[in-house]
Amino acid sequence: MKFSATFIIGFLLANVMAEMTIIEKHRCEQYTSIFENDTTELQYSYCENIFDGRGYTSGRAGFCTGCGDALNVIIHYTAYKPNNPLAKFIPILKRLSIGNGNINQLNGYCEAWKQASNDYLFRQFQDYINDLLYYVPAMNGAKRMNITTALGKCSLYDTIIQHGGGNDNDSFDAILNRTKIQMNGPVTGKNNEPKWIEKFLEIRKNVLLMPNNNAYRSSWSKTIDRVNFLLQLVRQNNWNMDQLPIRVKTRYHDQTIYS
Ligand SMILES: *[C@@H]1O[C@H](CO)[C@@H](O)[C@H](O)[C@H]1NC(C)=O
Ligand SMILES: *[C@@H]1O[C@H](CO)[C@@H](O)[C@H](O)[C@H]1NC(C)=O
Ligand SMILES: *[C@@H]1O[C@H](CO)[C@@H](O)[C@H](O)[C@H]1NC(C)=O
Ligand SMILES: CC(=O)N[C@H]1CO[C@H](CO)[C@@H](O)[C@@H]1O
Repeated sequence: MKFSATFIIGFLLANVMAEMTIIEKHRCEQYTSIFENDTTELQYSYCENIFDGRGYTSGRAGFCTGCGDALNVIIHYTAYKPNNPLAKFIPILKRLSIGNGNINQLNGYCEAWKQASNDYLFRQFQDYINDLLYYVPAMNGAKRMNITTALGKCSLYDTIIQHGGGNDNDSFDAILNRTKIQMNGPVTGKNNEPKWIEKFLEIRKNVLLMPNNNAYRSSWSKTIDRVNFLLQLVRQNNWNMDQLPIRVKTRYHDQTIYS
């Protein structure tokens, strides 16, 4: 028996107490999409080599060929639909796995990704893997750290999308751990959460400016606006992310979250 991706996600989320409401999650995803792709619309068909040492970056969450997450999406999709344009890349992607940004053997990958993105099922698997790898761990982190506000949770979600969910010194987990140490533990209450989130974002900004992994340095140092705007929402006390519209300036354009 096959379970739909939506069913599995529903099951996973039932075990997460700190999840955002659907509206909050939608706003947060728009925020992240602005900085990932310069638009509030999730970019399922996006694919590009952005020369960040992670190979091709593709899809709604910047899944990459050198990180293992693109492979994850393709494997799940192929299990449901064996005959698809990306299936042939599975053996090569398996050999590349984590940390290998080599694209020499990936001719036609981006074209295949774009073609597959016309399929609703493929887009659903992008959602599924995004939630599995990023949304659920971010919300679990929020729960562990006693974070209750939409802006606090969104700060964690946006961080795991950019920094990844691994165990390295530049990862979401590392930033969360460092914040916990510097704040002497998780959030202790309503008055403490703003200070905690501010510290978390400052630590993240330092990682973007001086990542442990040199390969990220030049691309990450250009992205601190992404953190500065979250800090601006903190200063505006927009904790529920419901003071709309939220106007965001990227290094490309001005973008607005309307709803
Ligand atoms: C992480 O940082 C610590 C302390 O800054 C350092 O000792 C360790 O070698 C780093 N680990 C990696 C994998 O770079
Ligand atoms: C963060 O802390 C947890 C729990 O103490 C630990 O298991 C994990 O390895 C740490 N991760 C990093 C990246 O420091
Ligand atoms: C978690 O935060 C709530 C308020 O947001 C507070 O009442 C509670 O004491 C905190 N829990 C811990 C363990 O600090
Ligand atoms: C800034 C950025 O990453 N823009 C990309 C967003 O996605 C479109 C297509 O999906 C690309 O053409 C842009 O380069």
